[in-house]
Amino acid sequence: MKKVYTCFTTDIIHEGHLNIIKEAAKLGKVTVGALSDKALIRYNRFPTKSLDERVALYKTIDGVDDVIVQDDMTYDAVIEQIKPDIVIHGDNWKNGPEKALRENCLAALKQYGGELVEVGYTYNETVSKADLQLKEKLAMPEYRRKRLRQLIEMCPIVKVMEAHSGLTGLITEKTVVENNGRLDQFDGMWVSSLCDSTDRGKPDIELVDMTSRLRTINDIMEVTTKPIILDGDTGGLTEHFVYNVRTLERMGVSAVIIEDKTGLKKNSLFGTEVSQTQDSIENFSAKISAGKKAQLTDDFMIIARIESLILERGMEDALERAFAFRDAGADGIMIHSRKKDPAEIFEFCDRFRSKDSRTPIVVVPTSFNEVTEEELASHGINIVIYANQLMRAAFPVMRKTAEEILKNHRAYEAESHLMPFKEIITLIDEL
Ligand code: SPV
Ligand code: MG
Repeated sequence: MKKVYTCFTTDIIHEGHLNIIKEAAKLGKVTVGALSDKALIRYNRFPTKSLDERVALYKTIDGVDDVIVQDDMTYDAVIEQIKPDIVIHGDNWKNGPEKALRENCLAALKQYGGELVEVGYTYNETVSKADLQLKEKLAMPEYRRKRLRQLIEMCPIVKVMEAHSGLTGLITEKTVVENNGRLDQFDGMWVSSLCDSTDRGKPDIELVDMTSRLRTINDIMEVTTKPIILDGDTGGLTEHFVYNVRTLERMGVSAVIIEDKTGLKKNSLFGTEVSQTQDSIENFSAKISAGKKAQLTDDFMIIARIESLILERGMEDALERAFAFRDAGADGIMIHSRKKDPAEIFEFCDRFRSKDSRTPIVVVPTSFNEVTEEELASHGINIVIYANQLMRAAFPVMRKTAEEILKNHRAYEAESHLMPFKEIITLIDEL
């Protein structure tokens, strides 16, 4: 009997999967690979079932003889390990980023004369409904909220992109690229005070109130499933912060990052060019403790952002604050810098990690943007936030388009750098 292999990445079994197994069983003895969590979150979407539950689920399907774990999303290792005569897959991977996985699979099979069989992908209402239901489950507050903590455990580094609207949320949610033969995507979203303010044409000075910030978050949540980190500025008055913690937690936000400044906050990228006041260790620690006391789940995270390097108060001050804020209950530390070189960030992280191997560290490499995710991870950094790039990307093209239309008294000349709306709306889900 021939050995047939297929890999599943799903949390629910629908007609499409049953069809693949039915076709596979006609060809021989069927082994299903359950893709590991770490591969699944890059390839497809976050799991709502554990790996053990997925394995158990796949075992219940009629026609499945064995279920194994496929650790990597590429097929070469698993094919080398079990040497199937046939790999069977839906034909939907012939185009788009998944094409690279198909090529990898074909090359591995070619080594010994294995065969790839592709079956027509099942597109129907039940299948798309099942898919939508999974997405809706992931968007529920209880699933979304805890996902950041889960990702920190699962990934070498959690990759977070700025979102300031439903549309930028959708771009962060849905952009998948092929990179060195593997698929990649962002893990979560940063609701930046700078971008949220700028999108409203307002300065980043805590002028946009929490009610408006919550509306932005809600717009993003309506159309996405990935976890959200809110830039909470200074957190405001402690007496207000505790209420906001409750609200954010109830909505399903995963974390709020508050910075140790007080009075009129200005954006950190101005550094010492503007006058800014750093909060005392005592006051800021009390704010963190009060926030931690207010929260009701173990999922929500309050992350303390240290501005000592931005305000040129020195490394010792930054480290002293990091340990104090952690001891006050902070679930993570964000260290910020506006140097082009990441040296001071690395020094901070190495020294912090020499005494604390667990507390998550967050960085925002806007100015030290040559640094790679791998380098950041090697210094013990857990979360990287790309804090403003989507807004900065859109702005120049919007301005250029406005200028071109004014100059030419028509829109024709601008058309070459505009995306047809038909293409934009492919991002938008229909119920
Ligand atoms: C933001 O995105 O609003 C931030 C990060 O706070 S920074 O602009 O670098 O201060
Ligand atoms: Mg900010």
